[in-house]
Amino acid sequence: MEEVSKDSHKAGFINIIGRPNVGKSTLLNALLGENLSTTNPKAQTTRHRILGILNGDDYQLVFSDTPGVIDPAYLMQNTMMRFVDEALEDADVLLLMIEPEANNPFDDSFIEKVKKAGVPVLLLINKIDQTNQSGLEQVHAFWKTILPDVEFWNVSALHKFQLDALKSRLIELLPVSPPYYAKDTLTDKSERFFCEEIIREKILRFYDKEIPYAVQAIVESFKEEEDIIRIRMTIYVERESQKNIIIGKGGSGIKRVAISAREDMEDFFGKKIFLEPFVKVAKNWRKDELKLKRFGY
Ligand SMILES: Nc1nc2c(ncn2[C@@H]2O[C@H](COP(=O)(O)OP(=O)(O)OP(=O)(O)O)[C@@H](O)[C@H]2O)c(=O)[nH]1
Ligand SMILES: [Mg+2]
Repeated sequence: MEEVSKDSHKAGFINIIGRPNVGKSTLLNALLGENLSTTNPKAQTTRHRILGILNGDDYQLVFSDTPGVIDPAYLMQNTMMRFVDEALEDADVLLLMIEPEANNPFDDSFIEKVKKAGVPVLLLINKIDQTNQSGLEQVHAFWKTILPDVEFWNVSALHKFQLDALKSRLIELLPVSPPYYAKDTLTDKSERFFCEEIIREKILRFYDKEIPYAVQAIVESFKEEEDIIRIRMTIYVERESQKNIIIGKGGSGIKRVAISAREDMEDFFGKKIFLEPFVKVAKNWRKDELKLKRFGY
């Protein structure tokens, strides 16, 4: 095996945190060049902490995408915020992402945690395509008063603006360290997890209001054969009425979800997919500790 110079290899954990919908998952995907983490114009798209690993010959950047920071209203959101707290604690570098606005959407205790993180913090002002020079100057002036010691970065995750420079800076900031994961690892999440996320993304896209938030998709079986993967999934909702909405008239709703999800899964796995989705009611699962455990929260 070729000797990789151990004394110059850099590796570490770069955790992306911020309010819902600011573009955290879009950034992760753009940096990795893979559609790993679900993105959507609706808030609270991401519910888990998802690792995305960017490997080079002499570096390994382990990014964490996290759920948007909110005041938890029910049990599932407590877990979502626990993922954020962990991300605040185990980072080598923190990427705090905001929209280009001169206001502070966080509470004091969150800002305190950021200040005390004890690691480099980069304030990523994302979506700069939606502002102008004088708007940006106001944003900078305002945030200097909130977080005077952090590094400011004007970026656009969607348009991949400044991402190469950001990547170089991150490598610079990381400690010399051997890699944490095998160099061909892309993520810590399973194939099943990505199937569940693909279904959830379709539901976010095709249904309105409360429906996407009441849904959890679970893979019941995943059988990989030589030229096809057979996947059985259950889409859980909280109430009978939601089940009827998901299924739709004559099954048209669930059919649309299944067709679109299958296409994405075929892209993701590079293989033919046979997908069988079922819809079931798990009464009030977002407030039920046992059901949440079972659903991975
Ligand atoms: N105009 C513009 N839109 C962006 C940019 N980055 C992300 N978006 C959009 O912002 C929306 C939210 O993006 P996500 O990546 O899902 O946001 P998130 O922070 O992961 O959201 P949660 O998972 O809900 O916390 C999507 O519609 C993205 O396309 C950007 O640089 N410019
Ligand atoms: Mg997200």
